[in-house]
Parts: sequence; C-alpha cells; structure tokens
Amino acid sequence: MKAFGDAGGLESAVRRAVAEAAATDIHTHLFPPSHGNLLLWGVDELLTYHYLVAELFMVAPRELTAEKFWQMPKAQQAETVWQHVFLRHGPLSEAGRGVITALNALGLDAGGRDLAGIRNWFAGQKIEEHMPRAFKLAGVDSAVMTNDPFQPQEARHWEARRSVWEALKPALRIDPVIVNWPAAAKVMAGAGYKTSAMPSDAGYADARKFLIQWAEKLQPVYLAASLPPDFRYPAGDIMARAVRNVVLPVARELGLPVAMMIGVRRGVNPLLREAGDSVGICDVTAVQNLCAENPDVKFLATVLSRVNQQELCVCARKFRNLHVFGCWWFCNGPSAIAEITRQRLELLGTAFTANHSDARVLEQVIYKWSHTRKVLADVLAEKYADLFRAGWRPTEDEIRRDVRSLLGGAFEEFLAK
Ligand code: FIX
Ligand code: ZN
Repeated sequence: MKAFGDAGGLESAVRRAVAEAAATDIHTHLFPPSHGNLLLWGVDELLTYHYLVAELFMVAPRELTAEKFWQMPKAQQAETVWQHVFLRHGPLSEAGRGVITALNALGLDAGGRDLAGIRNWFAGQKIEEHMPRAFKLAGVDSAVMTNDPFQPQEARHWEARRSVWEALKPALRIDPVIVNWPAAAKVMAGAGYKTSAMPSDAGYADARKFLIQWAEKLQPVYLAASLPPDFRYPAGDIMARAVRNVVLPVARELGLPVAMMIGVRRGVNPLLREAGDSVGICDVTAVQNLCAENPDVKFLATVLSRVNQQELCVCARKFRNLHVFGCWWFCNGPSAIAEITRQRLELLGTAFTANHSDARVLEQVIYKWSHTRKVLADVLAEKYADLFRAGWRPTEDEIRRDVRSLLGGAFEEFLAK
C-alpha cells in the first residue's frame, strides 16, 4: 500500500481509521441478558448513573436530601435527575452530554426533552436485539465484564451456568480479599472454606482455593481489584499480605494478569452510596515493586488521579509485564483523555490501551466510545502530522494497525506474549 505524500490525506486517513476501528472494551460493569436485572439498560438507568446522582446533589434544592432520593422508585429518581441536571441546568458535564449522545445515536430526539416518549421507545425494545445494536453503534467487538463471586446475587447466575453472550468476557473481581478481608472471609466461610476474620496461612490457602475454583467456573480474562490511594507494596498491612499470599500465587498458578485500578477513596460521602466515592493520589511505587518482584506475573494498571499518570507511564517503560489502560472515571472526560493520551503516546508509543468504557448501563458504551473516538482522532491526527513533518510517510494499513493497537490490539498482544 502506498504511503501518504500529503498531510491532508494523512489526516483524513487517521480520522477514518479511528472512526472505523473495532474497540475491545477491556473494563465494563455489563452483564449478559441471561443474568436478568443485573444488566442495566434504558433511559431511567442512564439518568440514575452514579456520576449523575452526584451531579444532582450539587444543584438540587436543600430539601431534596439523599435519604429522600433513595426512597423514591427508580422512575422518580430518573425524573428528578432529568428535572434538575438536564432541564433546570444545562447538561454540560461529561455524564450529562453522554446521555444525550447515547439517545441521539439510538435515533431518539433527546433535544425534544420528551422523557415520556423516550421511555416508551425503550419499553418496546427486546434486550437480545438492543444489546448487539448498542455494541454496533459503539463500534465495540467485545467487552470485559466485572464478575464478583463475593456478591451472592451475581454468584448464583454463574452457579446456574447460564449462557453468556459471546461478545462478553468474564473478569474475576477480587476486591474484598485485598481491601476487606473479614468480609471476604465470611463469604468464603459460607461457601465451606476455612477462612476467618483473622488472616492466617490456612485462611490464605483456602482463599486461593476459592479463587481458583471461581476462575475455573468463569474462565476470566484477568483478576481485578480497585484499590485505595494508600495501597502500598510490599508492606506489612493486611492489603499487601493478601496480595502476596493470595492474589499473586493464584495469578501465577492460573497464568492470569492482575488488573489494578488504584486511587479510589470509597464512601467519602456514604449518603450518596455509589456516587459518594472520591479520588486520591496513590503511590505508583507499589506497582513498580509488584512488577519488579514478579516478572512472571502480568499486571494491568490504571490510576484515578491525574497526578499519577506520568509516573505510571514511566513505570510501564521499565517493566514489560505492565500494561497501562484506560482513562478511569474522573479522568474519563475529553480534556483529561486528550492530555493523558498525548502523554502516553509520547512515552509508550502504541503499547497501551487508550480507554475502556466502565459502562454500568448498556447504552453508555455508545457515548463513552463516541466521545473517546473524537478525542483520539484529534490527538492522533496531531501526532501523525508531527511525524509527517519529521519525515515519516505511513501507509493507511499502518495507521489502521496503530489505531487498533490503542483500542484493544496492544492488550491482546500483551496477553499473548
Ligand atoms: O471499581 C471500579 O470498577 C469503578 O470503576 C467503579 O467502582 C466506579 O463506581 C465506576 O463506575 C467508575 O466509573
Ligand atoms: Zn469499573
């Protein structure tokens, strides 16, 4: 294939490649339709996304307390968000615009403000057809779920061995083992394992068995946990000990990567439930030490604080067993994505995963990927233009290869190597 000889043709090719490339969504909170109401979809779920619940309480009148809000049925909660965040104020936030992008892509006239009409449309959809359509609109070929065996309402679906749509890949979520050992021990003990609130060698051994048995059931792509900013490794605390005694041996035995999402301060405002989590600067040295100490284990990492992004990139340059992914949560807005993606391209080339959706509600894949693609196209167009000026002449195939790398190809290569 011929290399581009003019900068204009090159830019159009980059934008085309980003628009057309399939994205592999490597971290979501979606479920298969067979898992019933665990799969959230539709306009009421979109409006009550925890990002928007947090935004509601920034603008709602004082009389609307969190207690009152949680007592409302879902439809009324959605109407309340619609009223305050979308009608009484402009939905200029990323989460607000996201709802509009998703509805519009589905052919609904969100600008017409007809919530009842939009609800009517959703009521007529069959999830088995709607889910593949949402993925198609997002350009997503497959998505990794978050599967938590410590949640009984989720575990029962896996126990029942329900069929899973092949575009969804499991990930074994293990947070409580690291961040809340007593709670994890209770669930494992309930399933017949010899674990107790006080960690012990015997308890760790049974926790390993529990996770291995769940991995056999789920066949996950990776093990995953979100970690607080004060996560350290190595350390004598309960978190580091669980990582050393349970997580690393299981990852090693099963040949599975460990995905770490670091920097979440859970429940700083518990009244807001899931909307009450915050961010803190973490210590990337923990990732560095894990990678250095365990060259035979692969790690995936993303950090929540903007402040930690550069350090994480530098860490990935030093350790081939580390793969950086996504612009997580409070970093998943266009300005942060642009900044983080530029920095990653400058430090890592194409050896990272540009984004993941973190979708909790099905239709969010549409907006998260549409917004990401817009930023990625702008940033890549700029980077290819710089490269062109420096004297490099890429072909269309090479551009498509690089774009795919950023949208899942590099992740696949990392898993395979
Ligand atoms: O820990 C996680 O996987 C986080 O992504 C979630 O807990 C968080 O609530 C979220 O949805 C962020 O986008
Ligand atoms: Zn998540």
